[in-house]
Amino acid sequence: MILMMRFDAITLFPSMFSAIVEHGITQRAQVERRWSLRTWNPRDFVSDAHRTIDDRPFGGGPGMVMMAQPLADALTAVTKDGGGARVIALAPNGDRLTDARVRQYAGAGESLALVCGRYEGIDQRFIDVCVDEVISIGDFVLSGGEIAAMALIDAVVRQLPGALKEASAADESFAEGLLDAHHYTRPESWEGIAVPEVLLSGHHAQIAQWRRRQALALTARQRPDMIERARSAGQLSALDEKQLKEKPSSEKHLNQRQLEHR
Ligand code: 9D3
Repeated sequence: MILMMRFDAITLFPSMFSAIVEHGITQRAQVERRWSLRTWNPRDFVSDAHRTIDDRPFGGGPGMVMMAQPLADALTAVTKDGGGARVIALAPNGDRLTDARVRQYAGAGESLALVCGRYEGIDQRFIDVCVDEVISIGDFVLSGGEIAAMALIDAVVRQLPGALKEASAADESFAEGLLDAHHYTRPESWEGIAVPEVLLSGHHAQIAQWRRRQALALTARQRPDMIERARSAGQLSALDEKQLKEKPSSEKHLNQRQLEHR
């Protein structure tokens, strides 16, 4: 029997989660009972005529703030139902979601309650009393925490044992600390552009070597910070270091359309 990972999303927009429940790898993994999702709408935990879940900020300012009590009552329901071992709020001021965090969630075998902020934010007293971690997915402005919560679930579910059909999740480039080499498929020639010859050669060792070299070059160009990290982690061989010194001509990789946006 495999252990199923449980997520509970506290959200004003439960139907948004159909995006991960009804599509792709996450859908299949849920059908295979590798994970489950329950959604909880804070509106269902208020009883006033307008079913109020937000109010104006004390001290003034724009927008509305999510009230603590409806969120706390929703979370109590999650806990009574056996979920929410760890409580994560998705908010722009949180710690960044990283590959390391994603793997930690996937490995811990703990149920996660994901509290999705809306409007200007969540009453801080709910965060202070009920939340274990506040997480953001990056420095850009979303309309609420739902898409961030789905990004987190998607990333965690891919790491669950058996969720991926092919190349084990441990193989993936972020674990290796490098970006992927470029990918090619049929036809061998498209718009007069040939696929790199080595990929058609059937020499698996040479193909692996070419891909490693390309991954190094692409990462050095696109994400020099990742090269530095891989180096510090001892993930770069002497041959890797040698190939990194062969500097490819700069900017030649940008096509005409990309250059116009520079
Ligand atoms: C001007 C202050 N804004 C914060 C930068 C207001 C604000 C913008 C967006 C308050 C809340 C939101 C809603 N965003 C989220 O709930 C959110 C989020 C995000 O916007 N970016 C990255 N990760 C996340 S996780 C939740």
